[in-house]
Amino acid sequence: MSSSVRLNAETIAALEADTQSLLGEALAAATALLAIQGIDSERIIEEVRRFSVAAPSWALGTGATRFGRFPGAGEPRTIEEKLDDVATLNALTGANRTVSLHVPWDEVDDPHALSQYAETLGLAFDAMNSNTFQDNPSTTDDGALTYKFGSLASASESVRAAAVEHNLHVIELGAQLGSNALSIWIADGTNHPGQASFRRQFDRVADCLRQIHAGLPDDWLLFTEHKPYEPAFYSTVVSDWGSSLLLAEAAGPRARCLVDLGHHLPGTNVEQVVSRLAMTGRLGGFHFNDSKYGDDDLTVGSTRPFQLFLVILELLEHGGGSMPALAYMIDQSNNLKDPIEDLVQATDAIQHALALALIVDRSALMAAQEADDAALASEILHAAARADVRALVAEARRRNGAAIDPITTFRRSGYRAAVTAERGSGHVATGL
Ligand code: RM4
Ligand code: MN
Ligand code: MN
Repeated sequence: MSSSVRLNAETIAALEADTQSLLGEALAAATALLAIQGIDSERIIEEVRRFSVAAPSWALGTGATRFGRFPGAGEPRTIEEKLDDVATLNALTGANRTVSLHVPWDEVDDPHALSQYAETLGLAFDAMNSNTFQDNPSTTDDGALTYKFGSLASASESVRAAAVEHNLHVIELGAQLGSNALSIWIADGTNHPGQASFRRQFDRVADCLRQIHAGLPDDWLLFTEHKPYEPAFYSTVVSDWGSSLLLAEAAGPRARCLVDLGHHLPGTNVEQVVSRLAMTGRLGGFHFNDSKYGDDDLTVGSTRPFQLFLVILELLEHGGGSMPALAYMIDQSNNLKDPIEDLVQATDAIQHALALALIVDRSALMAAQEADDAALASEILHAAARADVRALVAEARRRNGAAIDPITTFRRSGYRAAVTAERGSGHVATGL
């Protein structure tokens, strides 16, 4: 790591010397209170310790809006510097042990050297993301090909071939990095009624996904991610979980559906979508963020924490009481906060919602459901959702060698100032 400020278990413990005893007291109080309700804090702490969610490489820089971009100081200039920032994030949370790359934003010259570098930072590579929503210099540079009218759904055979080729390239790169999944989100759709045939677009995507699936190494999964609109505003090909499921089934046995929390029309019952996909056995990936209107990519848990709690409860149901082994990733785009702080808050929000969901007495809930006792079922949910588990989450982080109070500790560490001195202020990291 190039920065002079290194965050690890030792430096964090030194920065938090005064916080340790405060945590001890808060934990004793929280544990005693939960014990009165028959809740075992240890089980919750250990389950939170186990959980990890991938950091997206493109969220280490400041995100843009359609109207402008205000880059922050010390944004990462290279993929190695992005990894340095993820290592710092992971040191603080203990729960971001993997990183997800987006290609070609993260085109890699020497995968072997990069995977060795990641290893020295204690990081591994999670699902790879392919980008065919922008023109991609390596495949469309000759000017004859463009993704302007779509990629896997394009009417042009050569455009589709280039998009398939790009996905195969991302798989090959990911295989060298030790990843084992490819996430595909395509922007394909239409902006005008009548512009293209729903049916032919769908069939072409299904056909391309079959070709990409055929290129998966044996231990890989392929994820298809739905989204109802943006940048296509009349229709998108993979618009909802039903389309995603049909495409996964068409693609092959190792295709799964990926749920991004912000990719639903307003009012959609997202926890029910999660339940349905889990039932089919095709739920494979998860993108965490929050939203008020659409794909807002706001900080996880910032506007709808109760929905997050209910979604995690469905995941626990699927995993028989613990988090099922899905590809979890944070998918946020933040244009105001320090990117590392935004990701810390997202991770903390997931850890917190997980701890609350673990409190739910699932067998009592089932009994209330079977007895048609709606009031009792609500009581059971609320008893959990209103508990105070902050000390348990902090303890889980401490036991993982991470920070009790990650934001305060990050600020005290001087990391951002140190990397700004090295990297400067004028750079815009690759990403959205
Ligand atoms: C999309 C979708 C994808 C992400 C891109 C950047 O809306 O959420 O998962 O890779 O944005
Ligand atoms: Mn996403
Ligand atoms: Mn999105």
